[in-house]
Amino acid sequence: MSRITLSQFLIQQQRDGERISADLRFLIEVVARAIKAIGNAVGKGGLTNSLGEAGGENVQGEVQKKLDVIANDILLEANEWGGHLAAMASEEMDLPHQIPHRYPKGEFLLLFDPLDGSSNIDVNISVGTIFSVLRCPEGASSAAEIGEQAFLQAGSRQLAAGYAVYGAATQLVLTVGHGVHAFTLDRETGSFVLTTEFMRVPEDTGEYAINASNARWWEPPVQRYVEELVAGKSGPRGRDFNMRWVGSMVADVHRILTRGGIFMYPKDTKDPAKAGKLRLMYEANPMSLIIEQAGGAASTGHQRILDVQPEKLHQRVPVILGSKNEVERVAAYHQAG
Ligand code: AHM
Ligand code: MG
Repeated sequence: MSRITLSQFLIQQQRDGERISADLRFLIEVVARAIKAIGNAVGKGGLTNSLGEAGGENVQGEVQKKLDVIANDILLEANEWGGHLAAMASEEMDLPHQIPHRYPKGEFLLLFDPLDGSSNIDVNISVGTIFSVLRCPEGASSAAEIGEQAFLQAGSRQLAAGYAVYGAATQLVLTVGHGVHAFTLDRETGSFVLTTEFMRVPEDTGEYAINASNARWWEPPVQRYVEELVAGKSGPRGRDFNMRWVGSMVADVHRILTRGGIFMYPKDTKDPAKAGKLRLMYEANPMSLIIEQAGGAASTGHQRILDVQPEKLHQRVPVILGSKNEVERVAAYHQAG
């Protein structure tokens, strides 16, 4: 069977469907190149002294791992010079990253979580990279400095979103608003090869993912929902459910895209100042677009994640996503109070 590469796929999207411009195609190619470099760094494990902590904290007070910093630098360097971006924003940087004056600027904004699942880096469990592409608002793009405000657009305005999972194989999963497609890195040729077209999340599922150690802090609708799943056959659902929690959102979402499931990192009362753990702009939004494009649903419990109007670059949001019928059930439990 002859398979096409990511480059061929993107050219098709540009030519046939006019779904992406040449500049957006270039942007995705550059991100994919950075992902290969990050995958290489992750794949070297302890061979290069790149495991462990970097010795600093990010804007959110989280300890940065060396590979968090390495992955962030790779994405910045790869994307700075090409002329396709107005600015970048990252989980690992307090403020937007400006394009150096020596390079031309472009029309897009790129947001990323350079290495998601940091707690799994040192233990050789899958981690990933998540990215989101927005258009820079017209007024903002002519400013000398692109501020946080330019990025504060609802997830429904994303032009493209994707993630890479550095697992047994390195895979890149992408949407440009016309379905979700998975590419697997052929390590011999160095190319991403299209391996699954139009991924679909089944509407029903018997599998759920949540960090149950937080159960005592969950709000009543989530407690009710998970209690019913745990009760299995003898409970109101009348069937048994299975649970999986990798602790890397990319890996958990990838499983859900592959065989269905529901993923939850809900709001809890552990730290009332936080609306959830996951960040809206570069974790929840890109994953929600991907899940919706694959026929699933993504909700905060009270509204569609893609409709949330962001107020801050690093804001957190409750995340409930995956198989549609289960996500709708959790949302209904929230409505019921
Ligand atoms: P990170 O971006 O600092 O790695 O945090 C996000 C990760 C997600 O990948 C994962 O779903 C979640 O945090 C796991 O959290 P917990 O350790 O509470 O189970
Ligand atoms: Mg993350």
